[in-house]
Amino acid sequence: AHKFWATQPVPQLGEGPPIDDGYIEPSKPREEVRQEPYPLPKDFEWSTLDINDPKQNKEVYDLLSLNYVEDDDASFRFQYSAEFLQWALKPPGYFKEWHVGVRVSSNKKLVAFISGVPITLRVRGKVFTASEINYLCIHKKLRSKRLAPVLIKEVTRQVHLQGIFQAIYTAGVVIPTPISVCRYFHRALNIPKLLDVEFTHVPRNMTAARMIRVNKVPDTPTLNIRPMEERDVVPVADLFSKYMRRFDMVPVMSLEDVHHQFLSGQGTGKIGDGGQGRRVGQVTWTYVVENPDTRRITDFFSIYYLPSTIIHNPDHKTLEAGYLYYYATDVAFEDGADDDGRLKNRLQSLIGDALVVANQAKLDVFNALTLMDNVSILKDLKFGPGDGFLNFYLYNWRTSKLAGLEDESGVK
Ligand code: YNC
Ligand code: MG
Repeated sequence: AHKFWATQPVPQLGEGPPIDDGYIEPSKPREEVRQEPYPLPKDFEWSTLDINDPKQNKEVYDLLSLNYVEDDDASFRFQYSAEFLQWALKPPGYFKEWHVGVRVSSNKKLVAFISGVPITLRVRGKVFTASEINYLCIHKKLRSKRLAPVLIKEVTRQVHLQGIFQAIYTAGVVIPTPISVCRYFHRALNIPKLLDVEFTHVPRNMTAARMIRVNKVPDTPTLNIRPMEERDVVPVADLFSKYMRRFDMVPVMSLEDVHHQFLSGQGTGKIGDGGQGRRVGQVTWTYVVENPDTRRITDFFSIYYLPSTIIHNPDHKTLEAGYLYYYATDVAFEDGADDDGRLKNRLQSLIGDALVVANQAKLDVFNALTLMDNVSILKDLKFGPGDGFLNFYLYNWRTSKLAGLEDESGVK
């Protein structure tokens, strides 16, 4: 049933769990990697996108903003900003060859894209270099022509040419074979707008006025938070790596990675531009908690800004959405904190403060997936389950299923 995926080094559907973790097919020396690009249908040509060139950055933005991922009802479509793409596509050590485009030969219009960025992953006990594949997008008029497999094979070739043979990716669709699946949860912030655009509805036994009251976010944070600064990179990196030991599949980040992921996306304009509570070009917010006595950084959280286009609405064009990104707290390292509720309480305060920040930035909704320790706080912080699911995949790597919806999280 999967003509393309049946040919790829991924676990096939229905295969039993592996005995050992490891690659499916061995790495090849560079000279054995295919040297020529894969053939495209006539009238199309490959084009490496230079994301540093504002014009090409904008071309990717334009393609995605009209053709990228929509929800099941085609009401909302992700609208990654040009600044977001700059941030996401250029982490430390990125390869420009992994930003793969397809153009119409005659007029050079960009009609398809796929990208990879390097990432160091730990999956259970093993650490390896991989590519993170994202932003696979084909223009709506060119769908169902088997172009996607050609894009995937070409980016794979480019990854192989750099001596890397594993990948991680996520998708809404189920293909061979998810290692985990998460659900999107949503915390409503701007109830009147969310009702207007039919993102949410007034439940039975509720009124809009009561919904607004129930979902009111406090004006001030509960913890001693402040925006992350340059001097916090080392302690944040340390907290991050220790906290990530709790989980089975995580990125391993260098100091440069931490700087890029948590500090580089703050935008340059001043706060308040355009009457919004965010900076011009802002993609991420990272806050740290500093102990006033010891001056130690005890916690941090990070948010990324990813609006969606509202597809059919006369009054509202954009759904302003924030997503919970990484966080950590040193409460997790105290004996027994996991069992006696101390960790859960702390996370509730910490992520509760993320809601305060999101609300002050005038976001309409705050989203989180059922991963890391999120499930423990979603209900108390008034997140509700959404329609969207996200499947996680590894390419050329075997491991048994990871924690997710099917098991311990209990949110299915
Ligand atoms: C998908 N999302 O199953 P079979 S997520 C992977 N990821 O193959 P055609 C996908 N494969 O089943 P269309 C996929 N969607 O016959 C479809 N496929 O074996 C498979 N949407 O190709 C599908 N972006 O060209 C089938 O389909 C084959 O024209 C059919 O194009 C698909 O970025 C798509 O959702 C998604 O733009 C491009 O629908 C198009 O429909 C579209 O006939 C809206 O393709 C945007 C959208 C996907 C977001 C994402 C992650 C992509 C991961 C790709 C796999 C990476 C593998 C690792 C490579 C590096 C390896 C190393 C080392
Ligand atoms: Mg196609």
